Amino acid sequence: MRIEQIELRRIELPFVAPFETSGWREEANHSVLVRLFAQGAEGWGEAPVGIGPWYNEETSATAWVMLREILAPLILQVDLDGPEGVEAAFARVRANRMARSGIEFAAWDLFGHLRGQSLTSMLGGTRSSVDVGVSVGVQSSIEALLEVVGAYVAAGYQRVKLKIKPGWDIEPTRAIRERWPDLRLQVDANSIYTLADAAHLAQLDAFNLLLIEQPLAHDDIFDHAKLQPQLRTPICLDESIVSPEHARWALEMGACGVINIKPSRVGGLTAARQIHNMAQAAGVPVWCGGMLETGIGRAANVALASLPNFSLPGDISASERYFKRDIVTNPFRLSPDSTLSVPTEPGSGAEVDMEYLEHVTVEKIVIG
Ligand code: OSB
Ligand code: MG
Repeated sequence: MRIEQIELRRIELPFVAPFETSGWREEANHSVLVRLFAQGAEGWGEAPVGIGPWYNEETSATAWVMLREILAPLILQVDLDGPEGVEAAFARVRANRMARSGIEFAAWDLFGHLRGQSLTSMLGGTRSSVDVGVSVGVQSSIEALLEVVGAYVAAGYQRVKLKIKPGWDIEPTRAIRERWPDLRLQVDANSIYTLADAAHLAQLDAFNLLLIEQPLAHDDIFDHAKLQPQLRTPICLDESIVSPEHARWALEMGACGVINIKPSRVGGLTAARQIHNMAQAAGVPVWCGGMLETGIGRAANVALASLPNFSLPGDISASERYFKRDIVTNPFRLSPDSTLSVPTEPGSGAEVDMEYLEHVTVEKIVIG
């Protein structure tokens, strides 16, 4: 089968509140959206890139150029028997995995529509709902933090992730733990520390955390393997696991006890499922991370999280935690047991709100 036409859009969809990490601050979702057309059906994908290269090397601008100049023309020339063929078609492309994932996600959605099959069933999902938590950005004070966390707990979230950085790590974590002794709690440093901070980070062992996410450099595995024996809290890798090979290296080196799988970070759902299977074989739990996606990218994450080894809650919060209005007509809502329901409609289940999408589209082109 050939893809007949590809529509690309850059969007700007404001967040309900700015999101701040150890290294950057984001005010809006700046994803590139991909829409594939074939045989009377369509499929949607989201490359959830940020405005600057602060999380990884990609940006809204680089993904736009990569998709327009390289990836879209390439995929138009390939015969596809299924979504797995996309990864093979992009095998020669170096890095730029979030840009690639936009087309890969759209291909899964497209084939789901053509086959009348849901994304969760195509992937081999085993759950009808997935456990989720909320990622809480750096706040201006401990008081502000406790208020923000309190509101999420009241909304039903049973797992909280706190963004940490030097000067905002031990004390805010202690404050949350003292206020909510039984809350499932974890922290994320987004690559801000070095091995020299090992003793400082070991203070976090006192707070019964599920994990500490990506304390060291974004492209490091080696030093994480040296840090892990110095901590009781399991290290979870995010940024540095960009492919199944990187996951294998981390597992063999003992660099982490948990892996955060973001399908966008690894080029799509095919690689994400492979990492899930490898971690399962190694007895290492995984969970689904997030990139503050719209309802389009969120649907791919929810379907992935329905696989059996996703045994920790994901950073897949309800739409209203991010946006006043989403670009889908069926935004994800939080159930009282801190879960989201896994869609069972054909494809990802995301129903795009074309009218509002037009409103938040910054640039659009059609190729093919
Ligand atoms: O490191 O997990 C991260 C958001 C943007 C970029 C990186 C990260 C995050 C989050 C938020 O922590 C996850 C979400 O709620 O989508
Ligand atoms: Mg992270």
